Amino acid sequence: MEIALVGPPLSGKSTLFQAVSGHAPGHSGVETRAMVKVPDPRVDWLSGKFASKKTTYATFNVLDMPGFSQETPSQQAEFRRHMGSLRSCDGLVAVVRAFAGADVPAYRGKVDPIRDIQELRTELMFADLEQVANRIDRLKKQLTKPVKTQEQDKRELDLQERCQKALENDMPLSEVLRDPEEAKMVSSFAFLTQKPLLVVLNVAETEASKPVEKEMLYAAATINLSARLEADLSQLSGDDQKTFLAEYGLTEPVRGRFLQACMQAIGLVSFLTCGEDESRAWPIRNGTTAVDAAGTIHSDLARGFIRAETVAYEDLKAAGDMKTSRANGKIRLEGKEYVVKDGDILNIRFSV
Ligand SMILES: Nc1nc2c(ncn2[C@@H]2O[C@H](COP(=O)(O)OP(=O)(O)O)[C@@H](O)[C@H]2O)c(=O)[nH]1
Ligand SMILES: [Mg+2]
Repeated sequence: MEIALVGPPLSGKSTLFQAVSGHAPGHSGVETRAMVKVPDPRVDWLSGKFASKKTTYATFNVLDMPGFSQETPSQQAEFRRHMGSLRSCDGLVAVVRAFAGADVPAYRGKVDPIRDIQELRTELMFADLEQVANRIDRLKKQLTKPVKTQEQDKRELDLQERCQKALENDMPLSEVLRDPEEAKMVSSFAFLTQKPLLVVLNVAETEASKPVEKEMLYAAATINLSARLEADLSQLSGDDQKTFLAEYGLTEPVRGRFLQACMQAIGLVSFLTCGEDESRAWPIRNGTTAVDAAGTIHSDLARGFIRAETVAYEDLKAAGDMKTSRANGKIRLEGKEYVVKDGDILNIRFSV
């Protein structure tokens, strides 16, 4: 799973990339990819409780994209050259600048996050619209001939025309393609406005603790953070970090909440495992069954699956330990088809 950081030049993408991955950003103009660990207080608690030798967090990839300036045709062409990488992502994060200050030149001469989000969205819509229009032309031509796929082509044409209409009305395709069967019909196009979009308002350090005033329309989530502050915080630990956080009215880095929101936006949840050897969060697609979740740990666990001994993290935490959870009737035995929920602690019983 992968999420891409997009936005105009100098909006703070690479700074945020560095803060979440610890990976140095690439040179301007290149795409840089890194794996990020998603901070998870649940795993920390379990690891402490079970005195685990190893603690493992959920991970996914983040892609730092070059800044997309739309000021000139050659810059727009540059944007198009990178479109393929965006298409293969599972979600997009629009990073826009909301901090003042003359030391960093403002995009188009003025700090205006709403304008920047709109410009980006418009660009994504244009890209999709072009694909949709081309496909409509082809389907119409094809429908004049007696080909075998006619029924299917007709249905797709109807859908593509609805997509076209939505885009022309400034509506992303995520709003149109809600029916899984319809979404499947056009999945090969990997439409950009079909992907979940998270908005990051890169605010001044002093504003980092302020809640978001207004959720952006069609955004999966809108988050205020200061990329520079997060980058600085990622270099500190323990008391130094606490002191620094307190100075800015924060109790923890915003990075964790941001990454959890990314996971949620791209449809990932975590199940947990715990024990002396390891406490761990396992990212799975929302809707995954117990047997498939077991398979992510090891194929033997899926093959020989008998039952998943399950307790919700919150229930275990409230009870204090497994024994009390069991006495409280909070430990369930679930079968293969059980749909695993975020925060489920699983112990797979299997025999091979
Ligand atoms: N004051 C301030 N400057 C920032 C912040 N985030 C990034 N910058 C600065 O803005 C400039 C561009 O940042 P960068 O992350 O390279 O932007 P990118 O072009 O979007 O990758 C750099 O000089 C950063 O130090 C922030 O939260 N506050
Ligand atoms: Mg950059």
